[in-house]
Amino acid sequence: MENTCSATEVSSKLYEFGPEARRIIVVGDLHGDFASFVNALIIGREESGSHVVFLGDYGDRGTNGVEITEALIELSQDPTIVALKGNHEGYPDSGIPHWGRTELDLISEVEKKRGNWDEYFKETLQPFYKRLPIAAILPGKLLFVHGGISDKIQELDNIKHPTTEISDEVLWNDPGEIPGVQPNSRGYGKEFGQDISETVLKKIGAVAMVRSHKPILAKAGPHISHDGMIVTISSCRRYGRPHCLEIKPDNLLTMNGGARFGYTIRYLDQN
Ligand SMILES: [Mn+2]
Repeated sequence: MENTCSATEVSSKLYEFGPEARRIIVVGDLHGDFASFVNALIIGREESGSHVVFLGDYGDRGTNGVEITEALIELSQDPTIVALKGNHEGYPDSGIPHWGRTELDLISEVEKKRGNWDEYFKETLQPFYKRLPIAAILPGKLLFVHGGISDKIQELDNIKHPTTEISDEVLWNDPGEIPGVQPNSRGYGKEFGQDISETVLKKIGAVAMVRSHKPILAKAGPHISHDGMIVTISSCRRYGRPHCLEIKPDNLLTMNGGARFGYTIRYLDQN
């Protein structure tokens, strides 16, 4: 074997928004909710200069994870659509989820709609999952992740080229009430305190983060925690009213219900 880095090893796992992103639509867990997915894309197309960032968890627990995933694969060519990796895209190479089988899961859906899971996983899903970034950043302002941050993050480069430990924590972690780092009751990942949010956000040059992963917190709308540094959103009907955030990078100053940045809530169940 030649001792050279493969393209996947050298490519960054952090997507960076540039000045051309004048409007950012942030979409949380979808879990197979195709109508909310389409509505988020429609909101994204209302104005030019818009980007849509999806925070992961495209399949499992819903009926249309296959269609959402296949649409995102098609949209990989569109530079204004950013799909991040969620823990439900974190399959090991075997294709057997270590988080267990769930009701209406992607494996059952694939077997029903596309046939053999192993083949579909290896040919279609795995190549897509492998190239997904784990985070996006609006430099100097906002971080976008599926789960949360890791106390192991010392600088942005630790997200661009993460260790397995950091990558897993970004996908699985939740904010918690207790300072420092605690075990997570999910059995995977950790809970990080407000002190960790303060320290890590400062190190990577951001004031706040938008995440999903615990949609039950955001049943009626965005949930704010850690003194406004964290906004948790949910974009699937299974967990209450699906919504996304509309963010204008040039006008982040209007504060919303205690968050450290301004946004507009857009509901995804209007049509
Ligand atoms: Mn999740």
